[in-house]
Amino acid sequence: MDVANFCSAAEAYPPPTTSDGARVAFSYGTAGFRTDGALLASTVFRCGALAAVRSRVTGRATGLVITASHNPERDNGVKLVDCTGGTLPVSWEAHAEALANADGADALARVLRALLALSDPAESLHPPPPPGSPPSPPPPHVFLARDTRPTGPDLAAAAEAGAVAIGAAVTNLGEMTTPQLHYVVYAAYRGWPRAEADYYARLAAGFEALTTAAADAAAPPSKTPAPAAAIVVDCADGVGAAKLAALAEATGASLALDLRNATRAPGALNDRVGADYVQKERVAPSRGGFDALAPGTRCVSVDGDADRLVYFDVPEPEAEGKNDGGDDSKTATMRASTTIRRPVAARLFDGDKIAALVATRVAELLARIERRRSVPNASAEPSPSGASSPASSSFLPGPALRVGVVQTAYANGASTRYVAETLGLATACAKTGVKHLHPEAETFDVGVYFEANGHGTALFSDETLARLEEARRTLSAEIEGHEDDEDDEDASEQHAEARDALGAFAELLALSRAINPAVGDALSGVLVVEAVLRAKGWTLSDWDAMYADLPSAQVKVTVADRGVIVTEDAERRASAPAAMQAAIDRAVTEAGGRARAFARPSGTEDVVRVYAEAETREGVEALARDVARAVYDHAGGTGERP
Ligand code: NG1
Ligand code: ZN
Repeated sequence: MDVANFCSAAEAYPPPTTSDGARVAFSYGTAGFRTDGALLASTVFRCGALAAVRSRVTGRATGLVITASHNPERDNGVKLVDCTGGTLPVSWEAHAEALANADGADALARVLRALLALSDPAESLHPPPPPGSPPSPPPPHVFLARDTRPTGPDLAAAAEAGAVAIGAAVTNLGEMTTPQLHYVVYAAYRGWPRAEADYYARLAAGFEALTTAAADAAAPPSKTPAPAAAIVVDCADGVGAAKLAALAEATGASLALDLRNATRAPGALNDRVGADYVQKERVAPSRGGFDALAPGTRCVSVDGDADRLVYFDVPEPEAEGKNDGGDDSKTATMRASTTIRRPVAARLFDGDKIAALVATRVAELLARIERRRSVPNASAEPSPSGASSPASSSFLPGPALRVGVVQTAYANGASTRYVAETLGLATACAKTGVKHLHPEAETFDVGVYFEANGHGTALFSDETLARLEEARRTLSAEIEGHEDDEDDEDASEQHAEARDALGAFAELLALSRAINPAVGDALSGVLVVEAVLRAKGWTLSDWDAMYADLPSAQVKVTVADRGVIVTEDAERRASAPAAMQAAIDRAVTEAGGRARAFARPSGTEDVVRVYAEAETREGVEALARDVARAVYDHAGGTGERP
């Protein structure tokens, strides 16, 4: 790796300055560097080098995606993908910032030399690299992709130049969704096939197996699969459009998608369409003919880089007024920003509802597997706690699987309560951003994680998958060996249970293949939601009835320096300014009941985000206003007082 060569190549990518000549400062936010696309060439060039250095240090290929997700089309950004397929470890973000902000050739060379002196990745790679065969491709290697933004091709070229200048090889994969690029790196790490076609094939096969396993187990008529009416998908005029078309082709007739907002018209990307718009505004996309759909039509919105999804439907016209009232549950204050025409209210199924749905299915399947065997000699009584049944009481030998749902502070309290109390599963709260949720989910055997905005996935640990596979093989052999015992009533009952458990194993394993194991993915999200709804014979209304969201509100407050707010307890409280937190505490106490509120600095915008929820609409509005005032008064508010 030649530092001098790199520094001279860097001259072609000078860092930008503001109108008064000052250097623009770059910070690695919630999901990488993100700003106006015209300002990013130097940062992206240097990130190409960082990805290369990280590849060198870990001994495996890394990745880099040029995208600004749900931001406006003029913005762009860079997300770094670690060699395991996950996000760049938080400990390396400081390296990325040092490199992006190095001022002048000497500073750049200094930062780079310090990075090149690193001999290990600092954090252990999880899982460890598979032993045996040498890594392919050999390091340093960077996989590169971009979304459809107009600044994308030039920025991708800059990233490639940065990686090449420091001596890495680059595979430029052109346009891809963020989760696709994560999957490529994930697959390379494990020595799996990693072509784009392999990604579709894996997901399609997982979906096929998932729906087949569920249909095989569906004895009662109430559980017949839902008719495969086309799902109407709002593609946000982003990279998801072409990729969803390819996915639909791979899944064949079993999944009909009607793709809308699938153009490349200038300025269209994320413009009053897409998952972020639908989730934050609680309205249907403003384009794509959603207002003309029959009420109740199943719809999905993905965001600009297709790593998030939310489901929605447009309610019956007479129910719309009512839904407007129910709309109190989310972001009421933001609706004012929708000015183009009267927005069509949507009944929303956000990330919380998707997580609850997936966790429900996982819990149901595990209950079929881990139930007490009905053996005559009852040495297999459940343990007194009922939680961790003895090995002999389950079709899965060994300790009971630990299933958990990981959310952020933005998760609606009703969803957390549903998961903990109705499903009886463990819940955890992580800081905002997938980089925090993903590692937390990895602490479970099966970890379902979602942000309320629709970004998430379900993780099955390698050990869990191996245990499930092994137990399924054993059970399958056992069942085959006892095919003749059908006349014996007891034996036949045991066989029915065993066969049912076998179906549950099949569905659980298929679920792990239909979902993107590397990161949240709107494409695999559609497959999983569809399969679970079909398996349960559920309509959107059945899904909606799981729990009712507590009324909630989100507002933004501008302050001189949002860095004065220091959060703790997974961002649910602020340790500074103390007076701000004291005022928030008073407001929450006054709101009473299940009220909850917090303020945290955004990691993608120069604002402080306020979140509040309470038992009533009036209550939540008052609470959000009081908390916004607490921020304004005690954290250096600017502009008009809320
Ligand atoms: P910030 O701006 O840090 O709140 C937002 C989202 C995150 C995540 C990132 C990355 C909310 C409240 N926050 O982060 O969940 O998606 O953008 O895109 O939606
Ligand atoms: Zn995104």
